Amino acid sequence: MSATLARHDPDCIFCKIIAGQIPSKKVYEDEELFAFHDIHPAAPVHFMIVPKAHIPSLAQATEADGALLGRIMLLAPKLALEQGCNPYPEGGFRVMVNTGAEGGQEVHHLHVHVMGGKRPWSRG
Ligand code: IU
Repeated sequence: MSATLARHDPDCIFCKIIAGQIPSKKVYEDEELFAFHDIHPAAPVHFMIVPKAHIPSLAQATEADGALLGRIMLLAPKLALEQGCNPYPEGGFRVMVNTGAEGGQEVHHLHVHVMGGKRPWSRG
């Protein structure tokens, strides 16, 4: 069994989305990563990049996940442009990783929100 499959939680909604058991608007997929549109977008462009491996949150990521996390960060700007975010510096996007209850995390499968598009769509 691959490391990715070994880290699958059959009760996790994002694991089910990745496996195609629950439909999603897919943005991107490769061996390690999956990206899909947020069902409740908080910005004109709002999608999430998730590792296929079930890592419950950023707080559980380890040194061994370093390259995976780096790949997510490098994928974000490429997908943001593809999904209609305007180029840096006039455009750009926001990445957000809610972690734990006090961090506003509702789904316990590590996910990186990517949000952009013409403002106003959020404070800050
Ligand atoms: P959070 O960072 O855990 O708070 O964000 C979870 C996000 O997952 C939230 O923005 C939901 O709208 C989104 N989401 C989704 O896109 N599809 C789903 O089936 C479920 C949640 I459940």
